[in-house]
Amino acid sequence: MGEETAMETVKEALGKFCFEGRITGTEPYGSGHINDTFLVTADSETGTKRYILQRMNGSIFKNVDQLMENIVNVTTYLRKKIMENGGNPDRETLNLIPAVGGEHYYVDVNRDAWRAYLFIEDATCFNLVERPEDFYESALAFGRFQSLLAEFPADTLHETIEGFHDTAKRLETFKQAVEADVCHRAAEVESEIRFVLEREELAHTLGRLQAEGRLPLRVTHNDTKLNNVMIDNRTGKGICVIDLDTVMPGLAVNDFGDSIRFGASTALEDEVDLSKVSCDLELYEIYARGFLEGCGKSLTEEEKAALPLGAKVMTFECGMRFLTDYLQGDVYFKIHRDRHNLDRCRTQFKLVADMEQKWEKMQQIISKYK
Ligand code: ADP
Ligand code: GN1
Ligand code: MG
Repeated sequence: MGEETAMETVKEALGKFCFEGRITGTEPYGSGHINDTFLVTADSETGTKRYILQRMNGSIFKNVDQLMENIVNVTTYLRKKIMENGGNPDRETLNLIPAVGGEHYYVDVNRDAWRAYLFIEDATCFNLVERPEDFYESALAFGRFQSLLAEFPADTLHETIEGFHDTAKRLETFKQAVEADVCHRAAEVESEIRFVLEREELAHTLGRLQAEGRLPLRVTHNDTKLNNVMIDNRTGKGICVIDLDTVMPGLAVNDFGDSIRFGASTALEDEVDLSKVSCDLELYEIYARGFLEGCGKSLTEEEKAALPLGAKVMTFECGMRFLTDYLQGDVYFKIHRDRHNLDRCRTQFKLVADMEQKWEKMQQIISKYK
């Protein structure tokens, strides 16, 4: 789609939601890899209001109806819990803005689906930890998110992406991508391919623990990177967990692990200078403390023991997903430059290798909190 046509569809979608006032601005927003996100400004007599408008990624989320049903049910549930706890549900959970016909989303002429949320003001999403306190607060928020949803009827949730954190299945898909090599890129990434193949066993570890009944399925977020939590600019508290597209039954250790791979790294996810990339054990410990506190001691001993493994597996899986996408021609994650997915893959593998070096320490740190 050309840029002009793309903007035309944004304009069309703007008119389909119950925004208050006259729209005075629309601009691309955020650094998510999946949806197209826009910040919308609207002026009315009562003042200026801002909203988030999103075109959902239809090639990734095959069933928008089910996806939105999950989000409606989860946010309705959270809203009630937040009110019971004396919190402010307009800031502490996502709030959908209805489409003009009252629906939860709108489908445009291209069959793309759109949704809108209240913009959470005076809060920030970080791509890199600037202050360790923020990372601690993000851990509390993700831990609390999980404990708030502990009683949520998990069987009513749809699986929005099949086998999302099934690392063994991800490994199979990766191998098929290497085999097919549709873009003739495999030769260039031989050492990255070898990195995966030397660690195949890692892809089976968590699935096995789950199959043996040693890790329970819980309602989890499944995409717990730092820029999916909003930190209040004034209080510094982790105010709201966002990006609820992948809330599904999953493993608590994966939620922990995904946060570590992104937030405990000393560099951005797409840093090209790999000498800057390592797993910061102080940040790792800070996160572990916050996450366990947020989960309210609900994790079993086996889950706690598997937290370091969650970090290693999530980082390995994510690197493998970036590499798969590079091999398949960058069809999944948004890219902003040549070899972007390869750069991302390399940071993840650098982190995995670093975690292997720090493995004993990673385990010792967790055992302090058991
Ligand atoms: P993606 O799946 O592409 O990551 P997200 O739902 O995470 O999409 O949104 C992308 C970015 O938009 C977020 O990282 C955040 O910066 C911003 N964002 C999303 N929802 C809100 C909101 N309700 N209020 C403020 N910012 C938001
Ligand atoms: C994507 O949507 P976003 O940008 O928060 C991806 C995650 C990856 C992450 C890597 C639905 O997260 O699984 O870990 O990129 N989300 C989806 O940065 O695939
Ligand atoms: Mg996101």
